[in-house]
Amino acid sequence: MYLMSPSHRLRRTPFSDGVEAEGVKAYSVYNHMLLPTFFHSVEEDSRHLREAVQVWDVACERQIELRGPDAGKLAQLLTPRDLSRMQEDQCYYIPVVDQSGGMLNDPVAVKLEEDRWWISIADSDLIMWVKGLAVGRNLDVQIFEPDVSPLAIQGPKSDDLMARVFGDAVRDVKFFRYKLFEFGGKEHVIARSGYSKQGGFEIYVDGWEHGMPLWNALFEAGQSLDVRAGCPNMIERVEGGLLSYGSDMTAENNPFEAGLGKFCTTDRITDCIGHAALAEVAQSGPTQQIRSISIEGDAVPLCDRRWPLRAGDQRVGRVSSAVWSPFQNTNVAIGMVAASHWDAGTELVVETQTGPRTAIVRETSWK
Ligand code: THG
Repeated sequence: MYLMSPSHRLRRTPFSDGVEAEGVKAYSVYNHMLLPTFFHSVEEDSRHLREAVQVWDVACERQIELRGPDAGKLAQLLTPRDLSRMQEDQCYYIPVVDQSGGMLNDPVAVKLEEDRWWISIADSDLIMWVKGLAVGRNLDVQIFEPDVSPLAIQGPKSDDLMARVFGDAVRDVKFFRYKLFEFGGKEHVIARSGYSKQGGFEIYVDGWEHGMPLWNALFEAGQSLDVRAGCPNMIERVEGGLLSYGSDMTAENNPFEAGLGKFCTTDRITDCIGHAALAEVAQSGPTQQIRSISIEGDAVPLCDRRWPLRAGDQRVGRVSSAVWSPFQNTNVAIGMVAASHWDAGTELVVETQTGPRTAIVRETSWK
């Protein structure tokens, strides 16, 4: 593999010094920022994540802060998910769509106060869309990227590690809720959430200067828990059916195609951009949809391009994420499949860069 050429455009994070001291082996780029992809190997990292606890530098999940009297109105303009009953300690996974219903991002929204929100974004320059909407609609709201960097604690021993640093009260934080906890003389939002199915927390580290002190405190407290540096793990997230924006779905796809129809309240939420387009899809149903797929044979090559899915001579979709799982003893994958061929058990052919393989559509992900 080739090397990466660091530059000022490729932003470091408050935790990069710690990540590098722990021996990061590869980085990706996400929101113009460094995102580690493995430390030992993707397989060894995945095994450890399922058994112990890891500290993840996910600062690249940048926040868009909405602040002002129209913040809530703007948040609801962005998404078809009903935000009207959202409490001031809640996080919601929200599809963000354009006027055609195409997905622009799939962030986590954090409601801090009625007039203050964070949109914790996936990999697209969403802030430009948000600012454009606010200008176009004459909204009274400030929109900016605050100095806030998520640090995720993931794995079965997350509660024990977090309690050692923040006290036992952290155990009471409920799924997709948050509470404020003090560290270094500053309050930080800590939510029970994260991009794995192993359980854990996300600390929205408020202030660059708290990054390394917190990183070090977590590693010191976690020695006897076998704490390690980790990162979103390809095997674990595909097994868990967690989607990656830009890979598994793009602006070409609506939320129903992405399997996020349950987050579209198209009958009631009419003050969202794209609601008319989404109401039509809700009525007619999507023509293709995300599916978990297993791919037969030994380890597939790197899935760094779309792999066409065929049924005979007919093209019926594509695979966007695929990796060998030693835990399932098969290749686990995520793809988009036409309605005609999306039933569980359907056998297809997937065209990888090293040749065709048999692919089987699954009912659910592996967890
Ligand atoms: N945490 C935070 N910000 C993020 C991510 C995150 N921004 C970028 C990216 N990840 C956004 N994408 C996702 C995808 C899946 C989930 C969260 C963010 C997720 N899904 C759960 C699931 O599918 O099981 C729960 C969804 C629900 O029921 O609400 O957690 O990880 N801060």
